[in-house]
Amino acid sequence: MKELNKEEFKSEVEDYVKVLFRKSIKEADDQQIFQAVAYAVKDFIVDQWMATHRTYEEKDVKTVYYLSMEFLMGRALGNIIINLKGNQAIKEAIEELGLNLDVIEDQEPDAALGNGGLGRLAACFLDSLSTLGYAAYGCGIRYKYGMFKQVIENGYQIEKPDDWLKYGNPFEIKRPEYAVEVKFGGYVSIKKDEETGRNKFVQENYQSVLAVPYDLPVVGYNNNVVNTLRIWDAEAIDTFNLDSFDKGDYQKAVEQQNLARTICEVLYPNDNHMAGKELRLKQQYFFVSASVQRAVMKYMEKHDDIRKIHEKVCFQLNDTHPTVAVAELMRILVDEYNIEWDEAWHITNKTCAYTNHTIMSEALEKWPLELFSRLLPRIYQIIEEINRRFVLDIQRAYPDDYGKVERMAIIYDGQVKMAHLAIAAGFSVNGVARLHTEILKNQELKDFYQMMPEKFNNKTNGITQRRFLLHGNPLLADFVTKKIGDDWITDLKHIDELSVYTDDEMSRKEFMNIKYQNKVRLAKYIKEHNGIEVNPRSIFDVQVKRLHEYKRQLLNILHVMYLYNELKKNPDKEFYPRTFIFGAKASAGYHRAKSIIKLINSVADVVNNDKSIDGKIKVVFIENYRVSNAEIIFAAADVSEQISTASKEASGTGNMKFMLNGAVTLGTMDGANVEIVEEVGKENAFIFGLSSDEVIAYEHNGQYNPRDIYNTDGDIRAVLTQLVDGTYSSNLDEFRDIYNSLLDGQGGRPDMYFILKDFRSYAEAQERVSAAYADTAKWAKMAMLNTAKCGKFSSDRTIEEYAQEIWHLEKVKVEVTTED
Ligand code: CBF
Repeated sequence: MKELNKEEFKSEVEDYVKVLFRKSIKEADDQQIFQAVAYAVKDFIVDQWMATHRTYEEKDVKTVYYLSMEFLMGRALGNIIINLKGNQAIKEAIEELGLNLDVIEDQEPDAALGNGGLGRLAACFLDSLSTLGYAAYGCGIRYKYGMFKQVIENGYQIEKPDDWLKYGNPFEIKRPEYAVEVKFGGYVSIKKDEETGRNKFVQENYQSVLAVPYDLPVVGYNNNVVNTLRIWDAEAIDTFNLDSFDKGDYQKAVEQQNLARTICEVLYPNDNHMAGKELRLKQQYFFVSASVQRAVMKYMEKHDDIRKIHEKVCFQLNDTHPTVAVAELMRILVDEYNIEWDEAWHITNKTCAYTNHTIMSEALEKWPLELFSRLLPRIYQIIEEINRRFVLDIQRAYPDDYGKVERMAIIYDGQVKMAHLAIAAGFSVNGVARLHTEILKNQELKDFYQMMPEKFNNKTNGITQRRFLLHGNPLLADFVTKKIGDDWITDLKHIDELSVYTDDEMSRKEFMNIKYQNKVRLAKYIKEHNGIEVNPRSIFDVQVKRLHEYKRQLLNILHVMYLYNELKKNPDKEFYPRTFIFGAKASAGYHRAKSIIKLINSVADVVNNDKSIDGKIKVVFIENYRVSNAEIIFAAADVSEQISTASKEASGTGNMKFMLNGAVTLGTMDGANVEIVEEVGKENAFIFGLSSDEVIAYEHNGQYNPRDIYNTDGDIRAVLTQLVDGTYSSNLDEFRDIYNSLLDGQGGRPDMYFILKDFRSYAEAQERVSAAYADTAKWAKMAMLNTAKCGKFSSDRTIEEYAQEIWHLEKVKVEVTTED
């Protein structure tokens, strides 16, 4: 591993401040210092970046292209420094320059090119791919505006644009030499090919944009490997200057300019929900076409047989969003390389693999035929042909079952069903936690599993311990290293060696003292950002994730309302002080989710200001939850709220980040919680609620009626009544929709997320939490065991499984030579 020279680094920082801003270190502001430090770090890694790509080419290794609409990377600087193992040297260099690394890191905007779990998973995967030494490209979109900034005004969420590129991104490199054209619209005509004499499909009268890549480095841990996150931007093709430019083309040229301007403008802020917008489909085809075209070109630079592309290239489809990749590859093979359909189809089958991240029906992408065929006429033709053949296969396999075609066809009911296309075309279909994969196989995708069982497999999600422990929680990271050495940084299984220390009182005390210091750090953040004083000796009970009804932040806040009522009724009740911490963004158009945010803030207002309860309950809503503040929050949590309706959360990854940081799970048997409990033991978690089988059974038999609970449980009725009686808002209609959703369902099923059904069991689990926390030694052991038993949940383990079982990649060692 190349060594970082402190003196050289210092003078680079000074030079960059001068060259970029014509200033000395003393004159430059914090943002300018950040830029200069980032450029100096980039200088240092660029040799490794070049060496990595040289090595891949020399060894001609297979590459995975991770196609994803979202990469929720967070800040780069701190993470790169950690992975370079340069923390100490850089810190010293910075201090010797009279600067502070924490302040510098804080200047960097989060690269928030994603919504939640799916985008953050992609970022963790890239970190692991580099650390493990696998050749990979992350391929996505360079959104001009990332995930909106959330501001809370009078308790309401307000969305502000995230202008993350305002000061430029010092880590990116524009690569105009790899730009490709992407075509939209027009029509397809058949022409005779001069060379082959065969008919050719040609897209005409289309609009097009130039896809221009920007490369970002993804630095592996202490191994010289730097992979690339390639994000595409759109530029107008310079039609105004074409010779053929005439009056008729003027309109088209303007339209093309507009198309280029809008396509990468903004990330759609929908998590687990499809908005069905035309621009979104344009975004999907834009980055997929550019990535696939470029991957094929790169492959053909070094190989002469396109038929063998699957030996060197794999496209992993991160959910259905990039599924048009299947048809785009078919287009390139059939139209550009004149491969016969059957052969092209086999090549495509061997090159594409699909990950499913949700069973939520509203998230499954289905595009109206009219829109799809108008926007992507040639791609649509190809999908029609794929569908025609697939339907014949279904009919051959199930000649007497007419329902199969209805349930499985790719094109049906005037819609193109992207999940069906991905399953039909890919060689692998995986879920993201064991329970989720079983639900896919036995419920949601049952027909597909019956027909193609060999394609289905599970890859339980994971997270990178380098960002979420080594970087986010340095005190705990040092403690772990002191106890067991530092192998855990690249092989998290080793963290289990901490288990023996859970019986040692001194170690437990040290562990809890670190937790306390992290709670003080978070309390300070809360004071600065929310103006709320919280007691770091109280239980920090945390739910941070996207706001969605199925994640049931509503259950959490209704329970807070119930606890508050109990305390008011009985002020002398023994009660361990609690701080309930929330952080969540709601999609801009998701009204109920936004009302739930307002409810949390309204409850916070009442409870936090009620002197009679003596600060025993505090409620805090952390504004603008994102990767950078998440690191501080996980480190400080005692209780990890993972309370989704069983069967709905495909995996969850926040649950793993909390566990790594020694928080105890309070959760349902959903997603990866099931495997967390399996690892840590059910005595070291607080489990409650309906099982996924019970939820699914109720959904089928319709026998759940929340009114029965409302009518028989006075405490629940009191809490619900307070939603509409002015306790939390003088506007009696403020929370009426929430109230109705629980009892009337407004046309849908009332309480479709089983909040009232699970309420008592949740409240009882919460009582167990309080009792356990009061027993200091017991709690310390539980918390520490959570850290010790989280080895399975490293994204390194997940990526190893993808690499061995799906992608079939070989590991590469990179040496930096004088050539680089
Ligand atoms: O697999 C990663 C995550 O993806 C989601 O966030 C998604 O957007 N589909 C799921 O909701 C999570 O359960 C899952 O962990």
